[in-house]
Amino acid sequence: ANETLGTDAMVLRGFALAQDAALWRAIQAVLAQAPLRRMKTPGGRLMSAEQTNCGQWGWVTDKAGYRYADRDPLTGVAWPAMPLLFRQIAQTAAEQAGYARFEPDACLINCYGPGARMALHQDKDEADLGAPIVSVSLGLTAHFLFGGLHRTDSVRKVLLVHGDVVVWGGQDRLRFHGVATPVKGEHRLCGNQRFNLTFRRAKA
Ligand code: MD3
Ligand code: FE
Repeated sequence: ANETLGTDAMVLRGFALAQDAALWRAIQAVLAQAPLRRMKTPGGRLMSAEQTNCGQWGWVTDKAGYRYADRDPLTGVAWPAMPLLFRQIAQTAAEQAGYARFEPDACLINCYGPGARMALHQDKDEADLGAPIVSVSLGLTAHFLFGGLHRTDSVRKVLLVHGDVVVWGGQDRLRFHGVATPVKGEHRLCGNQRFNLTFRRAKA
């Protein structure tokens, strides 16, 4: 069953489950061209999750700041194309949550190994904050932290499991959010890791 998180945020439980093996193969193909790496925050700290991108634009961070780049800074070449399956899942999930015509031009791949997490933050590097964000969870389970519009607002914890898809937009688009370290375990596809595909419209 689907769950409403906020007025404009919805968890589609198991939405990606039937395509998990195909998604996993597509992820491996992207990683072969644009390897996972730990990026540096503008403050000089290493992110604990490993990341890479596919699609026209990739989210990057280094000492110059957060931004979207059309080339992988590691290789100097364009990010791998977004696999058709990725686009299809992102679009159908957005549609099911009430967002017609979502055209993602960026897919950030986050990989959380044991102990990796993502601190509370807002996603505000995108040009069109009217477009939703779609997130696909694969592998180990993790608690997702769902806050308010101010950093100090209380957070709700939502368990995200393999195959869950979340769609965020509208009123909930600028909420603070974060991810706790994955629950220890061994997943049949992803081993001791949690993968998250985050689909965004980076540029208007
Ligand atoms: C809630 N990644 O990469 S996106 C990120 O599980 C990030 O790796 C999460 O947050 C992860 O920036 C999943 C979930 C998400 C994205 C945008 C939001 C949640 C949001 C905007 C508003 C509220
Ligand atoms: Fe985020």
